[in-house]
Amino acid sequence: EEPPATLAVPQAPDQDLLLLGRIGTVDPTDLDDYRAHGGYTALRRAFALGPAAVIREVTDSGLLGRGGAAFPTGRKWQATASQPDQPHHLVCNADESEPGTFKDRVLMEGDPFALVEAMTIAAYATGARHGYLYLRGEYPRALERMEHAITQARARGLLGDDILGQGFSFDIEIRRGAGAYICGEETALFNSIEGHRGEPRSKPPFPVEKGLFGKPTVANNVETLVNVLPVLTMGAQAYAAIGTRTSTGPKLFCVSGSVDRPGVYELPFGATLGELLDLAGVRGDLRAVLLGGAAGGFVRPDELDVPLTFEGTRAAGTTLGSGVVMALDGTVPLPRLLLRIAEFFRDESCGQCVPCRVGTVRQEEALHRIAERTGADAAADIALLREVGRAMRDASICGLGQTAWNAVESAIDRLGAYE
Ligand code: L3W
Ligand code: SF4
Repeated sequence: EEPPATLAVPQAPDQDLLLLGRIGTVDPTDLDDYRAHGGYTALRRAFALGPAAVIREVTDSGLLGRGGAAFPTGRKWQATASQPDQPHHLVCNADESEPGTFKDRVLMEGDPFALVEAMTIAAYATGARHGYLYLRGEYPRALERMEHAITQARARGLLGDDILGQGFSFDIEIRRGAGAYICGEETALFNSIEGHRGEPRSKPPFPVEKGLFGKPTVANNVETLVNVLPVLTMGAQAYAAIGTRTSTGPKLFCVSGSVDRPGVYELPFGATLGELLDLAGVRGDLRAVLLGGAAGGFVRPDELDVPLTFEGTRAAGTTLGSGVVMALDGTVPLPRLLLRIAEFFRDESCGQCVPCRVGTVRQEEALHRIAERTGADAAADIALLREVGRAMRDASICGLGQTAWNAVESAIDRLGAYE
């Protein structure tokens, strides 16, 4: 079966794109073309700097993780590099499964060598000799492109032993997910690679200390890694000058829903939600925008001046997450949407801990009663939702259970979903 076409990347024409610049321009199957478009200059710079200085650059750039949790990448790399326990591992989390997220797919399909180069740099800096690319199972074209890029890089001495004659050896193995959202949680992902059930582990210990196969592991999202290329080619200072003081650099946004031009947009942190929606062209009468995906929250049409930064969205009571921007017009039945989100979490809960296993079921039941008006008392069901939501947030082992009530709470409190 023919995989779906790479998603469009609509963009302001005069924009200098640091992450998407090669997409649609470079031949994603040709290493020489990648090099002709600036490929492998960042790795050369990394080798010239040495591992410790690469980590310093990444730290000074202020780069924060793009998978949703915004943890400082330099700190993660430093913590792994300094572990005496060997070997160290690198894991690229490409299990992109947050509803409404499709940026990593665009990067892997359109510029796969960039990820190979970025993983090589991350491994060099943190002392890993082996890298795993954990790829969402439903991304057949990304798989094909990444397999091809890895094979070409290996054939040309850019993976394997003694890369570019620098005495550094590193290789990448692809592992495919099998459709479970929870395997995007880093420790569930490690369990999946190790051949166990995809269930999250308790943290701490953090992966930097005890990760894949119990060894020090750096786990980074695709977009996070690809950002390391401009950090090294521009230098940390120039990179940090983009965006805001605490959210530096460019960010990819996945715009979908009631817009004329859905797709992946690259903007510097700090652009407002309204500016992004203007680029995408809102269709119809905007009712709300879901930011951050199923684990995120809603923004009202009178709040579109919210800056798209980690701190700005937090201050506005929501989250940027992995960059989901879903525009909803007045025709979207909100109770149906919330019920769908609740079904999703009930389906995807791994069932390991009680608050999430039971809470996601109770949440769905209550939302169903409210949506179908079969309950005796909607107010009592909303009170129950709050109680269950609090238990899930406070007592779940991992992010899935902790955030499973976010969108519903936000819809009730900010949109008056059931009034
Ligand atoms: C060393 C410490 N490392 C934390 C590391 C930790 C992990 C990272 C973030 O993601 C987000 C949520 C949603 N020493 C450390 C440390 N770390 N403290 O930093 O950790 P954490 O635990 O804050 O979050 P997380 O569980 O990794 C939760 C988002 O994920 N989400 C879904 C995302 C989906 C996608 C996608 O589809 N592409 O990204 C759902 O919850 O935004 O904020 O590496 O080890 N002291
Ligand atoms: Fe599994 Fe949910 Fe517990 Fe996470 S919070 S470990 S998904 S049951």
